[in-house]
Amino acid sequence: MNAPHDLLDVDHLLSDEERAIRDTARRFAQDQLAPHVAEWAETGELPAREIAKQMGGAGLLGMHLEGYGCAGVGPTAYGLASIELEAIDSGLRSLFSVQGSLAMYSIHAYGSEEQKQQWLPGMAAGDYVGAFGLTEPDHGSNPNGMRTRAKRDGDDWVVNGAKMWITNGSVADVVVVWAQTDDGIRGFVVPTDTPGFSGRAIKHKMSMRASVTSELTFEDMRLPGSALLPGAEGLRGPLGALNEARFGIVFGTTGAARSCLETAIDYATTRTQFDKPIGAFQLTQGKLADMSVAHGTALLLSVHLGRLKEAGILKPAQVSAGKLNNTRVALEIARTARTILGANGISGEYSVMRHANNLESVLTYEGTAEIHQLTIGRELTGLSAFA
Ligand code: TGC
Ligand code: FAD
Repeated sequence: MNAPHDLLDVDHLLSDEERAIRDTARRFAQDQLAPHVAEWAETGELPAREIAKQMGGAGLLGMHLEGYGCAGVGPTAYGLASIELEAIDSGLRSLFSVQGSLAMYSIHAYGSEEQKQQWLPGMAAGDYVGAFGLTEPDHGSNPNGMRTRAKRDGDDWVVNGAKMWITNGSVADVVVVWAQTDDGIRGFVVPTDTPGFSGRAIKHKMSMRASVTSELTFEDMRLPGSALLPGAEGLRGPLGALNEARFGIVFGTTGAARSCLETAIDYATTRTQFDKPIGAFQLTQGKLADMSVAHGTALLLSVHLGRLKEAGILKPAQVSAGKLNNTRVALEIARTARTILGANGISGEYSVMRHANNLESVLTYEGTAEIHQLTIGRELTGLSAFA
């Protein structure tokens, strides 16, 4: 099963095993998710826990982690699965990313053996849904300024504060919560039935409608000492996890782009105006050609970064370059596809407007486009322009 509309034959760069994993993920996404996504987006109601269970059954959750019920596939294979999910909807890829690369990765990389045993097998199976609470109402791009505070009380910790825009948050069983302590930022593994924890879904979103996004509050939330992630100190902890999730987005966004390109080609070859298919007009072909070249080069960049990650030499600034470029490219492709579909482009009968609206969130979350520009700028100049 070759990747559709793979002009540059990026498929050629993949191993047989990677293609097999990609094909399995594609079948899952097409069979289990595609038939329902328009309704989930229309109603803004996502059965996230059921979907997590299905993704777990398909071996997708935490698939790039080793042990604890996880498949341990390579970075490129993980990226290819992200593509197939995001080809359906960025919100579904979000569910998968937050579970596997933010919540599970944090526990896997920074957790105690007890924390790993307690949570990871159930999260890999999709029995437990995870979330990652870094952003706050007043601290998004600058998580260093977070106000959520964890204070020692004997062997326990008492946490007060709030997190905002947390994917999966109000349906989760467990949230990795980042909080300020006397020793700097630390992470905590918080079961959501802990007294003092509350979560509320954010409504009226015009983007990521097939995703649960939540506000969390912690009021005198008492946690045992064993809730602390022992291996994460300072911002390095959450940023390390973000590196993983951003890497998945580099690939994933090309899935949304591919879906828009496919829709646009189908439409252009079947819609007739002035007694010709609109795909026979040079202006339409120019758009399709540009979309296809942009999609192909974004995919090439993804696989290149995947190979660097496999070699253990991928730098955060390179992940920023991929996230910045591929999100922009996908958004541009979605908007151009929208023009090719004319008025139908705004209809929920087609996926392009949904993808375009989702990609507005993708441009902002996991580090805004501007934050990634500044990360690359710092790499180039050695000068930090963040503050
Ligand atoms: P800075 O001094 O640069 O770094 C602090 C410490 O972190 C280390 N570090 C990294 N480690 C691993 N991976 C990276 N990408 C890293 N970047 C930095 C760094 O070495 C340092 O370590 P140490 O030991 O020397 O202390 O930190 P800064 O205060 O200058 O801030 C940097 C900045 C602005 C880039 C950072 O704060 C940032 O990335 N802000 C954006 C916040 C963000 O991305 N939030 C995302 C929230 S989660 C989310 O959006 C999920 S969306 C749902 C979905 O994924 O689908
Ligand atoms: P701000 O930081 O207030 O930025 C506003 C604008 O100012 C942006 O354009 C930004 O680039 C610009 N800006 C800020 N600082 C600078 C600077 N130094 N130089 C130049 N420009 C600057 N967070 C989580 O922790 N967990 C999640 O699961 C999660 N899921 C999300 C899901 C969705 C659908 C969305 C939309 C967001 C989610 N987020 C999550 C939050 C996301 O990470 C933040 O929205 C993002 O980091 C930006 O923060 P902010 O919205 O507060 O914007």
